[in-house]
Amino acid sequence: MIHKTFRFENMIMKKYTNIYDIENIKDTVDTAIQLKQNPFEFHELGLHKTLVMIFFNSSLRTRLSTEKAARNLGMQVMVLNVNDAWNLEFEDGTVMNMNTTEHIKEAAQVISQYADVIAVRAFPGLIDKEKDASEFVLNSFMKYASIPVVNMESATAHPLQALTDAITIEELKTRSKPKVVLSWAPHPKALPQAVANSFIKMMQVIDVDFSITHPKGYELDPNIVKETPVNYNQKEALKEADFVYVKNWSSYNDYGKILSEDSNWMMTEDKIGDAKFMHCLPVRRNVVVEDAVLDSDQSVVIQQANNRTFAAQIVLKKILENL
Ligand code: SN0
Repeated sequence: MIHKTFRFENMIMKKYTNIYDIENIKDTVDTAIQLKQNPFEFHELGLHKTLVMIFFNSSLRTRLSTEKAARNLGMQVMVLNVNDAWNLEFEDGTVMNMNTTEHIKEAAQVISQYADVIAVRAFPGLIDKEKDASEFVLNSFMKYASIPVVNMESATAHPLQALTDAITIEELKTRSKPKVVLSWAPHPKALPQAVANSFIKMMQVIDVDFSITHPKGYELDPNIVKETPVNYNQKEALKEADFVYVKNWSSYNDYGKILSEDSNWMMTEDKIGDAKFMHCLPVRRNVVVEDAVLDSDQSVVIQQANNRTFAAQIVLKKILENL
């Protein structure tokens, strides 16, 4: 009788498209914090390996911190802004006689020959809920690329940001189970739910006392929120919080709509108490948060942004180790 060797497949990181791709979050967060002390320790791991980063949308932190992380590991990096490339087609069987030039089938296979890891940023359109939920851009890369895919914010998720946030909370917490509140904020533009979604998933699996506060109508996907408490009263929700994560998202139920720009939901000095202020950036000053908070010592957004490098680096390291 032949016994197949049992392999712990889930210990191998073949992609990072959502936070559940990390097998042991606590361990990963601790390792990222160690890596921060000695960022060049594995500078040969990525020798002769190439990261290709594909951007369908704007980026400052993601682009620079992911490139920095890759370089810290000795990788080569190439960046493609798709606006500079051919217009990509994602539908199968389409007659491409309109304005799309190249199908993702060829594009992803071609890129796979130039790269060892591919990272993709593709925001949702916020018009067609089902189409966004299908993650057709990210999933098409996963389907047709023959190399690991890293999500640099997709239609519904931003797992590198969520890992960053877990690292930042771990570094700054002053009690073993800190109280963390995700607080919705007004915004003039309809923004994705991705950052909030991944943050919620992350808070659900680390050791924190987590709740969400937002106006009625801003309920997120119940399959993500699950049992996490939601309080429509912001003031009450914020009581004795250690960390307040402020973020706008557009309505999920009335998909992609702005239902309120009520400035009463802006984060202020008065409301935040002694909590640390977190935001993924970029942030609209005096709309999402008032200057007094963002410019205070309670704001940890700059440290948070720095941790983007080490979140990306631990993910790339795990992927490189299994190439
Ligand atoms: C994006 C978002 O998902 O909310 C990226 C955050 C990392 N944010 C924006 O697009 C902000 C745009 C704006 O006009 O303020």
